[in-house]
Amino acid sequence: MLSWEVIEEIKKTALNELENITSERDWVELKAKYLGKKGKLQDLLKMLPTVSQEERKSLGSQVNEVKDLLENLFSDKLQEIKLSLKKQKIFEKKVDITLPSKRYSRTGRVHPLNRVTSEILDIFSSLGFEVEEGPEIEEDYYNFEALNIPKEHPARDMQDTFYIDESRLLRTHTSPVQIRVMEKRQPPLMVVCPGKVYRRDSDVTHSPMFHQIEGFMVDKEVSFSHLKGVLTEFLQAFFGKEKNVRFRPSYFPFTEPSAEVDIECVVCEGKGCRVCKGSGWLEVLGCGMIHPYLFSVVGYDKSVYSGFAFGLGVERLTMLKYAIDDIRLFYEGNVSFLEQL
Ligand code: 2U9
Repeated sequence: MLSWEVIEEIKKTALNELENITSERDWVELKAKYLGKKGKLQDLLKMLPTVSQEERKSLGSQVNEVKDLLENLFSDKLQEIKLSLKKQKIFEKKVDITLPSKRYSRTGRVHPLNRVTSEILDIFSSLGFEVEEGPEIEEDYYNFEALNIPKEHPARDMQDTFYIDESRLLRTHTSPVQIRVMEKRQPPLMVVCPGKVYRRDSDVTHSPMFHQIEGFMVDKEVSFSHLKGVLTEFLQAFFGKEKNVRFRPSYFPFTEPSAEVDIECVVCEGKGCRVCKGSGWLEVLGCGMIHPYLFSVVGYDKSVYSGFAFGLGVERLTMLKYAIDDIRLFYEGNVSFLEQL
């Protein structure tokens, strides 16, 4: 006869049996025994029509409550069994610590731009230059004004320079570092300044951020011959002793006279090809004698001191040396590309 006690008794034995099982097979059997189509709870439901109308409702909902409870507990139990089996497997698994480890053939290496920067700085160090660095966020004064780049100069245009506010910007060259060095120190000075610079320019040979190395020498009686000697020495150490070098007149606001320097084409050796656009020469540097205006800015006596300065793009020199035709390859982190150099 269906009663509150009968339902409670079934619930109690189900909970007891559920507590004691440890395998998935026992779980399947026990679930069928209580919650299956021919299970004990189904039997109880079938007995409902045998009780009086008044008791049927409360006993019915009691059976359903027990059913819901058992369904939840069975589901929890299955998770518990699975987890404990997993733990057991891990525990039983033996690790052979004498096995050799995985071999990694791809070891890290210095980025080509950093390698070439070191190579360039080593050459200038061997010629007696010191290395100085400075801020990438620069004041308008150091980036333009002190370098004889007047207010109306196109380089100061918003189209060409990344401004932070009215008076601060991302430096467009490393020349401001050289002004800061001259402000702090007295000649004789031979200094090179490597670092990141920023310009609003982007295509296969230009990047909004690139690396420059600029340098200068100031002393009594420094002449254009010194400039030619130092830069020829540098370029032949970098590209090869046999390479011819030529100087062409040019213009920069911070040097007077100014020149651009070409090296015999690294691809066709001066015969003329697609890379040198048939000329046999490649432009690699800008340079000149430091403008006397800059000496007045830093407080040097321009009747006593003279100096030369130069600038180069590290990406450009690396691209020419290793025949790379797209500047963006340097920044993509493509390991296959980086491994080739
Ligand atoms: C001071 C005085 C003079 C640095 C110079 C160049 C010429 C030059 C370019 C080469 C390729 C920039 O990276 S690039 O686009 N640079 O042509 N730079 S003279 O002149 C200075 C610097 C500092 C105090």
